[in-house]
Amino acid sequence: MALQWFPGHMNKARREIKEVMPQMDVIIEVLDARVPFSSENPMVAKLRGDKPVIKILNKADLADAEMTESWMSYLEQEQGVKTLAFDQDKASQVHKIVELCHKMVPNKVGQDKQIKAMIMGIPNVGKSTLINTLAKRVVAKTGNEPAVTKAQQRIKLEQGIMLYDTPGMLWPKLENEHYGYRLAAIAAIRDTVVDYEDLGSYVSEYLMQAYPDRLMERYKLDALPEEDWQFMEAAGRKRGCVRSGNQVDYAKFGSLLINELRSGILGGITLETPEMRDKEMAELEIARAKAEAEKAAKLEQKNKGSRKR
Ligand SMILES: Nc1nc2c(ncn2[C@@H]2O[C@H](COP(=O)(O)OP(=O)(O)O)[C@@H](O)[C@H]2O)c(=O)[nH]1
Ligand SMILES: [Mg+2]
Repeated sequence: MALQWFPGHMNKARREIKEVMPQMDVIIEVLDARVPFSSENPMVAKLRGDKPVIKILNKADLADAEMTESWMSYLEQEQGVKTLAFDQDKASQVHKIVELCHKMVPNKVGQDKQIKAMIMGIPNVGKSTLINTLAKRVVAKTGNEPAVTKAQQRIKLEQGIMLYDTPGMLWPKLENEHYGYRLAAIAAIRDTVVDYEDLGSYVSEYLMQAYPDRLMERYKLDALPEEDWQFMEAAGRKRGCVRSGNQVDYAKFGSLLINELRSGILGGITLETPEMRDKEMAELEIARAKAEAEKAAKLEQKNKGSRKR
């Protein structure tokens, strides 16, 4: 699924983050626990250097608890990375962020200095909700916030921490079509660009292999067929997603499936695993190397041509 993004927003955010990053002591990166890989912003890794990062796997109430555990151990293998999982009951949990900040930035303790922490993350992962919970008051607007770049906000917390809201908007990754599908599945992308037949088929294929029992139970099927379209056909029929002529309406069932996934009716579901991340990263490396080689070959060709003239 193709993602649309505005280069202007991307460059502005990059400039602003580059400018403030050196002053930060710790980064709080908010991820969606259902897609801890696809909800990463590539710039965080690029611009953080060796600064400590607390990765929050947010909306854990909608994710697969076992997978959240696996993701946390996987992510913590990286130097300077600690993880926390949060659900809707953040108020009783956010003290863990404060404790981790002090643990990860120990040299500031005892001095009259604030720990500067920047919250980063792509839209809709729950940054504003987290900021409000940490601040114990409403300082950031939550929910369907328009895609505009606001001025950067600083919030002073009681425990010697100065919180910085992300300057500008952080875009999701664009390099791989999987990211687009998974982000659309969790509603991180606006609905107008979603083709539900296509998305439904992508998600069906994954769920059939990762959560077959849940699908059979929810859609009252005794067994799962081979292909995702066959599943959509069978489940769609059971749920009355039919058009005139008794044809299954795949887009209608796709939309129903995605809505049930998003609302948690199918239970906690995680749409990607650390193994998938490793595999996709390796594939991306190969694709990048290939693109580089092609570029170099083209340049060589061009140089040869100009030498001849
Ligand atoms: N289920 C669930 N929803 C959450 C959680 N945290 C935030 N949300 C919801 O996610 C939506 C986006 O949150 P917001 O804080 O505005 O995200 P932001 O764009 O990153 O600032 C809102 O509707 C929140 O109520 C959570 O832990 N679980
Ligand atoms: Mg926000």
